[in-house]
Amino acid sequence: MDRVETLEAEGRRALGAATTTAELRAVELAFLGKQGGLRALMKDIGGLPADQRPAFGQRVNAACAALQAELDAKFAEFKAKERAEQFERERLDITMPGYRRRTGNLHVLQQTADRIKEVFSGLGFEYLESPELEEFAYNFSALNYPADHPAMDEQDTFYVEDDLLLRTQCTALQGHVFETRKPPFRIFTIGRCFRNEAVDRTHGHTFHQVDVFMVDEGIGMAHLKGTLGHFARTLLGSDVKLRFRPDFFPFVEPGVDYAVSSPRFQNGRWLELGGAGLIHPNILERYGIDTERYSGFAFGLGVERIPMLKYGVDDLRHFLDNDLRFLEQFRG
Ligand code: FA5
Repeated sequence: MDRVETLEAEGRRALGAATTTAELRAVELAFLGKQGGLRALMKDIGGLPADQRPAFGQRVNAACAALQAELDAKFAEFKAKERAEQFERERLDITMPGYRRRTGNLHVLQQTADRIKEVFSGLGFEYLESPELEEFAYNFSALNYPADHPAMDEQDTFYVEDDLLLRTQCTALQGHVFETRKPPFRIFTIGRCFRNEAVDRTHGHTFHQVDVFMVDEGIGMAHLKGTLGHFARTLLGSDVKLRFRPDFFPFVEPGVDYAVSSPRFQNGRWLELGGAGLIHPNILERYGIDTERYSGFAFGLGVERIPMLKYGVDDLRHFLDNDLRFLEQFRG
């Protein structure tokens, strides 16, 4: 009976000293577990005289129950305190502003190219790609440039070999198509072009062009004007006016340059977009196309011109400088 009392008192002291639920569990194990001090006393019961056994058993059970009750009460108290501390530590202020996730956006030239694709696809034109590293033959000879013609000087470029150059114009696609297809066809391409230029606000050594052409029966300047007009108004606004003036390109006859104007752009000044014309009969005949039956138009323009007009960008070099402060303005 003395052992019971001593152990019970020790248990109480240990309980009193515990400050966490983990320490309480340790006390529980030491005094009330199966191998624990108090409860293990029950094993001694067999060594007692039979008449003392009930009293001893009751005493041990009472001590265990009392200690367990005290422990449970403390446990509940500590647990609540620890929970409260944990919640405090992990508190989330859901009213705090969140972190803004940085999202990318398509480059403004890509956005423009996508829009151009929509417009010409909508008119039944097929999109084709054409090589940036091009043969002299496709960039010039196939387009009716006579050998050593001065028109080639305007389009000096970077030569990789004598006959291999970085294309100066997307019109180089024409020869590839004429070789492999029979009219009627409506084709367009968009891509990078290169020229050995004195670089300034409106001229880069690297820039982009759209080139569009169609061959069918009875195609004339009216089709060219209608197509270009629709394109310009869709991309730049319905108030845009178009002006055509005679110009020379070896691969068209007649040839024109064209400009757009709107009170919204530079006080209504005429701003040149590109060149156009009816495909030169020499070219069609070279590829065995019957010019009595078929004719075609072609036009090309600089992709950069579109966002320059639309957003008032004053220097085309911004497009390829990759300055995010510039590019992030065009979120599309
Ligand atoms: C051509 O390149 C002809 N291939 C266009 C054409 C196609 C005419 C079909 C007739 C039929 P040009 O050299 O003018 O033409 O260039 C056309 C447009 O490309 C220019 O109006 C301009 O918008 C753009 N461009 C030309 N050179 C540069 C450059 N260095 N930097 C930026 N844009 C340029």
